[in-house]
Amino acid sequence: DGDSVVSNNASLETIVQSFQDSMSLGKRHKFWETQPVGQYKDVGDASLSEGPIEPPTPLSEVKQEPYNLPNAYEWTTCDMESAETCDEVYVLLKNNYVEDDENMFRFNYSKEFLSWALRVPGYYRSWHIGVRAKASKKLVAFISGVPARIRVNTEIVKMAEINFLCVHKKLRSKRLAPVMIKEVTRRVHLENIWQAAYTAGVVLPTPITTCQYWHRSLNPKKLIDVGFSRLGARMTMSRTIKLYKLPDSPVTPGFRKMELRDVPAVTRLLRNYLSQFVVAPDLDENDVEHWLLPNENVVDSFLVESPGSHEITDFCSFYTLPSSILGNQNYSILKAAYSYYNVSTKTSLTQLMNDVLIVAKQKDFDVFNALDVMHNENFLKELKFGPGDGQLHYYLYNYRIRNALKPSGLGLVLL
Ligand code: MYA
Repeated sequence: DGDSVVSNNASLETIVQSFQDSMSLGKRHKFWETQPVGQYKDVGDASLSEGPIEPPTPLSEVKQEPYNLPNAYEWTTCDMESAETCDEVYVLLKNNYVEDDENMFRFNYSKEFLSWALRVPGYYRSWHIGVRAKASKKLVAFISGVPARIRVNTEIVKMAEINFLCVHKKLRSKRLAPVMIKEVTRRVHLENIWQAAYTAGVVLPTPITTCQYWHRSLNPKKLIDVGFSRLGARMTMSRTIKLYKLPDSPVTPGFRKMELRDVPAVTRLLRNYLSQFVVAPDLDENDVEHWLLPNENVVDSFLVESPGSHEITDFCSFYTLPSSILGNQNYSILKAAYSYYNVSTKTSLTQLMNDVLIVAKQKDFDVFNALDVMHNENFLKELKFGPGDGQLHYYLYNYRIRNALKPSGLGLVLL
């Protein structure tokens, strides 16, 4: 009868609740609960369809004035073409951006990297948002968006990729982040864009998938000295160094650096490859030129050109993101390369990635990192990557995905 149905539902809710609590998903999110994102209560609800969670509002109804900040602070649009402003953003992030759980390392994105990551084809200056202290004019917080076309299953959706959210250490836990997120959302809406993609190390409602970082030691002695890794059980330093030793130069015939003339072929190769993933960027030649053409100390790309036919058959790339080493006597910088987009059609992915490890070693990187996205699982273990402790959660704003996604279904790497 009706009553028993109600009580069954109630007990089901209790079970779901305790499941969510046990998964630490039951946590309340005062801000995120108000946003058009997948909510924990909707997980597994098959009646919800894929696509926008809420429809666009008419542009005339988008709030025209910025959100209010606490009185001592003011908004600033950061002109990343100005070397001075770029330097201010760089310093804010260098001192206050993401650290590992043990506070041993902090990301140290270079100015060249920030300029590359933010001044993308068709970018909006208004999406590079800073907060200054009114009195001193010091930059104390930052958030950024850049435009992207992201394909979700068969739909190509205009989105903002949101990154570099940072609040100065002295201003934490004052609910500044929600104001910054609302402000970037408002400015994205003003460009008639209603969806966004972002990643974070923290769990929020609700990841589309959760990825793991894997690390390949290139300079094991330094990694152990700075506490990034530990000597394995029954291992000596010299055995460890031998274990991670690599050949002096790449082994695949026709393996070379990507050049401007390769943009059309690389675009074709990449578009075809990315079409198999559930979520992936929709890249044209302009995007490929910006994101993948080698850019000194920012992004490196290599390809295999068939010695006979001159056909481009394989492609691989990584970006450069050093970390500051906090409080070590001997070292201050960890040189890390991050796997970006890789495509193999003729050379095996494992051999391709082994060649990329060799190049990264030649370029003096200490470690090569990769997420378990796309087909990366196929080479991680064989090439002696070890699992890291950090997780990276991927999110979409105002877009629901119907089916749970595995990391291997993801064809998107955010910086
Ligand atoms: S991820 C990198 C984030 N940056 C860092 O981790 C650097 C070091 N940490 C900090 O600078 C601060 O701790 C930050 C939070 C700024 C992160 N993403 O102001 P609060 C929620 C989203 O009191 P603070 C990246 O850049 C938190 O759950 N929300 O906290 C992508 C809570 O809400 P709720 C986050 O510690 C960013 C509220 O903020 C994050 O002083 C994508 C607390 O605010 C986080 N990483 O400052 C942003 N961390 O109560 C979303 C905390 O509900 C974009 N919170 O749990 C959304 C799409 C927007 C565009 C839409 C267009 C259509």
